[in-house]
Amino acid sequence: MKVCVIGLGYIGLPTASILAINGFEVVGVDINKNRVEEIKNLTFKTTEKDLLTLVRGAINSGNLKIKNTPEKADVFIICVPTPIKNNRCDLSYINSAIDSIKPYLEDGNLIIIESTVPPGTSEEIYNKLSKYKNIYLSYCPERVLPGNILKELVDNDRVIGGINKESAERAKKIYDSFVKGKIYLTDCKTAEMVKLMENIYRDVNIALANEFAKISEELDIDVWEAIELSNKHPRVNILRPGPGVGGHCISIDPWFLIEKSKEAKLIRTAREINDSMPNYVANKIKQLTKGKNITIFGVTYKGDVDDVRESPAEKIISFLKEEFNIKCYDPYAKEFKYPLYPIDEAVEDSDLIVVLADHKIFRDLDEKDIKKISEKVRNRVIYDTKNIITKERWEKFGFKVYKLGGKND
Ligand code: SAJ
Repeated sequence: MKVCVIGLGYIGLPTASILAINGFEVVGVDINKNRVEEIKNLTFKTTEKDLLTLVRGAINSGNLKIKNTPEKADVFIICVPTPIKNNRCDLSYINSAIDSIKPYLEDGNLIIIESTVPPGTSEEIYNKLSKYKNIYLSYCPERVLPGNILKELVDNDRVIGGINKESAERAKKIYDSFVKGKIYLTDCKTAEMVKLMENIYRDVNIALANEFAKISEELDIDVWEAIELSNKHPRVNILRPGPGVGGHCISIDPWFLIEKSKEAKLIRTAREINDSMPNYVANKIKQLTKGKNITIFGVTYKGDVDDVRESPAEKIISFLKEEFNIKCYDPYAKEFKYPLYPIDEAVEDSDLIVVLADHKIFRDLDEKDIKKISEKVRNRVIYDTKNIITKERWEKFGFKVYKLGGKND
């Protein structure tokens, strides 16, 4: 069986490779020529554990071919981005992916869409294509957590929506080859809704945590202690406040449902609360700093990944950059809108260190590291928006430690 995977990003590349390793003849397609070259030459950068080994194995097996254009296949899997434009889902990548496979489509082919889309999108695509060809179409949303993709690709349960029963069952056969989790079959629209509901559930719960943080600051309560104690309740699991919700999924997907229904009121409010956090944190930074030099620790959208898309750090810096000198340190990020410095340079003459990403290395900074930092900075003040640093260790070297959602003292 031959599979053509369109889009070799953070989902398409591992999916194409895993299928190749499992014996499928796979053609991986990306419109970006540089991406094609770096995959072929195995020079692409990633923080996903074992991805390089997997791709190397797939290419060496002879089952994975990487190309710029699609070719005839039995199955086409669409893994292209669906970004947001004016708070609506931008389907242009999906549409051009579909256009690119049209010349190669044959009766009996199966198309699987993995990209996140508003409910009803798969049906619309099917209705257009089925005028020309007798095809099968399924929607099978990806569910993996960036940073843990290879494990979750195999272990997570999957939901597959089919335009009809036969389409869902044909798609299931493909995923059965590598998924160890359970596979549930439904219709396309339900599967599209499921994907959005999962990410919205998380967005709304993070918004609640962020609102608790703001209220706790107002009432002089440590939100982290209050959350920890609330979570001792057997049916409560409050998430963590932070400087904003980043990444290309949770901060974007809720809009795909808001555009479809006037009833999406809580979802919209949650989005607005989470979007208010960078500004909230920027104002706090202005209050806390005793000078003009600010050091940012962590610019990625979350801890231990290299991805800076929709990162709260970028927004926070945009609010501060006119007034302050900002130096960023992030050992994971490769490219960022603002310059990145080695830690020694980033903390030189700093008036305030702000932790914006929960990289494990920030928690692990030991007394020797902190002593070195304390000798470089001008003012020993640190503001931790992720509750990741070890307060006592920093206080030992004269740092005044502030936390987002912390007490005022
Ligand atoms: N965040 C908080 N507080 C928390 C948890 C997260 O502020 O308690 C922030 C993070 O710092 C980050 C953002 O939210 O900025 C999103 O991070 P995340 O780890 O919650 O999610 P993603 O975007 O890395 O991956 C999510 C996952 N979805 C769910 O957990 C429901 C993943 O399974 C999806 O496949 C992925 O979105 C996607 O592609 O949709």
